[in-house]
Amino acid sequence: MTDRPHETSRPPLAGHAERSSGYGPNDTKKFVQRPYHHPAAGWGAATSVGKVLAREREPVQGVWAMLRMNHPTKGFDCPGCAWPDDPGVALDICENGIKHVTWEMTPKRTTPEFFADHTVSQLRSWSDFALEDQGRLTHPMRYDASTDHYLPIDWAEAFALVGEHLQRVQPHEAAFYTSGRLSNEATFLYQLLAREYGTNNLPDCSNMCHEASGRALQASLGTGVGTADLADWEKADALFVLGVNVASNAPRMLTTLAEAHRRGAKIVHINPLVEAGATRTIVPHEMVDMALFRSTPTSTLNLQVRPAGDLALLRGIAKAVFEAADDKPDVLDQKFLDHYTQGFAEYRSLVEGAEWAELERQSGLSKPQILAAADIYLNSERTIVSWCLGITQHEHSVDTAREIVNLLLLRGNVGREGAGPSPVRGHSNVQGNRTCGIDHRPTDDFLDRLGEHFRFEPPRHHGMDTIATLQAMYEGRLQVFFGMGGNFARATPDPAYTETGLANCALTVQVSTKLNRSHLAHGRDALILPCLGRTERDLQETGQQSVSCEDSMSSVQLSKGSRQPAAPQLMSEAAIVAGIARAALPQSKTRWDWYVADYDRVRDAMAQVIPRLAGYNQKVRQPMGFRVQQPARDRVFLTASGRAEFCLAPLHNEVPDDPDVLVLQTFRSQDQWNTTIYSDNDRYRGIKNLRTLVFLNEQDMKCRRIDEGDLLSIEALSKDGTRRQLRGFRAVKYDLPEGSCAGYMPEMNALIGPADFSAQSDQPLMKNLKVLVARL
Ligand SMILES: Nc1nc2c(c(=O)[nH]1)N[C@H]1C(S)=C(S)[C@@H](COP(=O)(O)OP(=O)(O)OC[C@H]3O[C@@H](n4cnc5c(=O)[nH]c(N)nc54)[C@H](O)[C@@H]3O)O[C@H]1N2
Ligand SMILES: Nc1nc2c(c(=O)[nH]1)N[C@H]1C(S)=C(S)[C@@H](COP(=O)(O)OP(=O)(O)OC[C@H]3O[C@@H](n4cnc5c(=O)[nH]c(N)nc54)[C@H](O)[C@@H]3O)O[C@H]1N2
Ligand SMILES: [Mo]
Repeated sequence: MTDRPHETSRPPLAGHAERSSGYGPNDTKKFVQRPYHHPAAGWGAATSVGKVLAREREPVQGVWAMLRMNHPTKGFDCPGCAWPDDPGVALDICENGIKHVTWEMTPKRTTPEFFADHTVSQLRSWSDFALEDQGRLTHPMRYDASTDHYLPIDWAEAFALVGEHLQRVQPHEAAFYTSGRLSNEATFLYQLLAREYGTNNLPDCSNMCHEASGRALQASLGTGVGTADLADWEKADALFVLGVNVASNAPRMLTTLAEAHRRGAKIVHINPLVEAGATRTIVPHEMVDMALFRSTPTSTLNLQVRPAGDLALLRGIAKAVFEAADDKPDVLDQKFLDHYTQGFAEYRSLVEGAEWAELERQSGLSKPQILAAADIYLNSERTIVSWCLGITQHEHSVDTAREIVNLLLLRGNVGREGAGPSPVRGHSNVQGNRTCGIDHRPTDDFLDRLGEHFRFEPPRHHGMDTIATLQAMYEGRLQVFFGMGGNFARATPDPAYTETGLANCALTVQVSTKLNRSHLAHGRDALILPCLGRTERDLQETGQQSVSCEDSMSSVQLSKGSRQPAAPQLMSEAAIVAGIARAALPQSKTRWDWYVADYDRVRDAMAQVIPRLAGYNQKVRQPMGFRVQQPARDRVFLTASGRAEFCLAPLHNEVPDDPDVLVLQTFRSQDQWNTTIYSDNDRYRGIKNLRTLVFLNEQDMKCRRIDEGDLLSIEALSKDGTRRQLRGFRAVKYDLPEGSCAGYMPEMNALIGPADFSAQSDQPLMKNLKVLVARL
């Protein structure tokens, strides 16, 4: 370690937290770490599911749910993730999804009596696990400041209260947040409510998730989403998987990877860690394999890239392609490049000018390693590149996602079978939310059609995204925060800053299924509005309703819940939106109740306002639904030039100049779903009973004189010069690149400052914090 001369002149701490435990259930059990040598999924997953079912006392209903989940004709869409359903798989399920669904189906209830027994201040000392563990919310509740309790309130009164607040303030003083589970129908009504009210302030979880991918694909290909679908995945010769923890976060992808490997496709995992899904798996739905412990490889090559070193690696592969083209020009798809792309010559000279030494330094990989990946790319006729948060939550994520497209373009791997970019989305309907209008920067075309159909003048100025909303509420410029699902207080950076912001609001409203931190970090007036879950029967005036969702690969399907609602008072999200619209928009020409009476009417309106959804009601009723039209899939590029555009981003310096500084990423354990924590275990990384930890490289530990299990201080150096610190996290030795480290979200959000977001995407730098780690 070098001496830090500026030690004394450092600014005071903006955030400081002492923690002996995380936000999960355990705080007394001793932690254990053992390397995990088993294939992903398999019996470990089955045992873990069994424990959750037993804990939720739902073994029978859990099995029922497994049989209905992602069923092609008569089921509900699994709320667990956005991976597409596979029609060829009889039981298309995974550990993740089963846990997620039983979480919703728990028989436990958070009733008005519960709120009468506990003040909000008392509940603040509970862990996130304990809050959600109270079960499903049953009644609308309003915060009462005089007693510090939530008290029951009628739906009509609750709607009137929101209406009064919204009418009292200017439209730009309200924000309407969405977490990506909201159905397409409710989404469409929700964005209509915001826009009729007069604002495009529609922050969403995607602002923290795949904003960078959307912007990159829009700029490069004129579409905000990936172009490959599951059928393409099944035909690809090479699959590159960048920055995804497949086994934990997209387990159903394991099946696709294992099948690809069996048919001889090459699979390259690019990740600072060799995650469990990047070695072998027991295919989740193959019960016979499970019984025999028979596993299938899921990888050909693992490259442990430095944090944010992906652009350098991809450029190295491109360089190797150009070097190969010197001898064999047909490794480039020159016809495609000439007809369909813009900027090829400039890109070629940019890449040819890049020095191997610098590409190696930035990527943290040797030239032979990069060439091994290039070899796989060059020998593949059809290549798919997929990615998730390891790519999107950095400073230059838009450039990196565009470099992925650059590389694909070289060999014509866009707009044909078995090829293309394929981002793995997070929430089950986050992509559908965007398709149906959740966008703080809507196009004029969309607004024109919306305004014409519903006979109003939509606001034209761009609205606020998540970061802008946080700033506005902190500075007292936001009066009403409406959270349609999610856990805004926990998912966002710097909880102290966010909670101050929420407390500054005149009204906060959370539409939720379970109690969470965002209900306790509230405005002067506050409402909790409990809603139906995806598995539950949604009865409206004309009968039982279905909703629809879009997966990561643009397939839209109907989803029909059939369980008895968790409480008779619950309302559907669509009905809640309509109730608020009635109260807040007395002049509205929209027949809100008429729409809610029959969701087919909402779908018809969607089909008229959004051209890509033409014929929606008919198409969505086909057994496996339909694919939202994708012009780029057919080589129609809706960019400024009308061609796919090469991105000429420079090679950024991603290696901190100061050798004391480590790059910290915050990720998920195997046993959590974003801010929902099932246990303090991370099976695939061999951790038991601990979430307050830092995974460190052996060398980095040595030179800081840190031993395994030592208690640490982690100090984050924010972009704006402020510092944030967490203390009492334990050191865990792990195989990751020197100079990088990792820990869990949301515990580590306390280290992310409000200024720590990407200038390219406005996404918080959740995988790229500059930290100093020391023994306490
Ligand atoms: N069980 C479960 N499933 C989920 C979720 C959940 O919480 N639990 N969350 C859902 C949501 S909303 C989302 S967005 C997705 C998230 O899915 P992931 O993106 O898998 O989420 P993370 O856990 O953040 O893991 C990030 C991965 O990227 C790697 N990585 C970090 N930095 C870099 C880098 O610079 N380069 C590369 N190449 N890799 C890097 C990390 O090592 C890690 O493997 O999963 C969805 N599915
Ligand atoms: N440090 C760090 N922070 C991160 C990330 C990271 O990698 N690192 N990842 C970011 C990402 S990718 C995302 S997507 C965000 C997630 O941010 P959010 O989407 O805001 O958070 P979730 O934890 O998914 O939301 C969980 C809550 O949703 C509610 N809920 C569940 N089902 C339903 C339903 O059917 N309807 C309604 N109305 N509510 C429901 C429950 O009350 C539950 O408590 O977090 C971000 N935060
Ligand atoms: Mo996400």
